[in-house]
Amino acid sequence: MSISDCKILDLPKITDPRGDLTFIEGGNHIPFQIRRVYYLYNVPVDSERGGHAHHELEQVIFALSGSFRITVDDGRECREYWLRAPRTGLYISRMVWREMDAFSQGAVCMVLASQPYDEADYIRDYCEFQETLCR
Ligand code: T46
Repeated sequence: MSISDCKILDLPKITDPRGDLTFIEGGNHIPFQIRRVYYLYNVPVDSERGGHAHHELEQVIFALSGSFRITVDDGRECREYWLRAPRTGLYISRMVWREMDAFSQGAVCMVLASQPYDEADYIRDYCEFQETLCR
């Protein structure tokens, strides 16, 4: 896995005078079966989240409101993404380290995940992440 597997996904948007509507169909817009949804809110603007990789989990991350930065790192190179549109998500593959910061006031981050929560799937130590990549 590498950061080139991470990609921006643009969801459909239907606009009319009442506003915009975006939808997500499992098996269509997301490259895995969605098994969990969680969201981050009331995030202090100076908060730093993430700081881990996952052995198996795949995710798509959206800024439903406001904006924030995600830095992805595959142990060889890093890439920065700014999420700021509710219809634009970032797909993050397994074995990619991610860090999130620069949250705007009132930002809401929604995450679609390929598996239920499992702490054993996390790698929260960067040295361990590098060692795991070398195995
Ligand atoms: C990720 C980024 C984008 C649960 O009990 N269930 C859950 O589904 C989740 C996501 C977390 N938790 C517990 C585990 C910790 O005790 O909530 C606490 C905070 O989780 P964490 O420190 O991992 O939060 P973030 O924002 O740093 O990371 C989360 C996801 O955990 C992670 O997979 O990629 O959002």
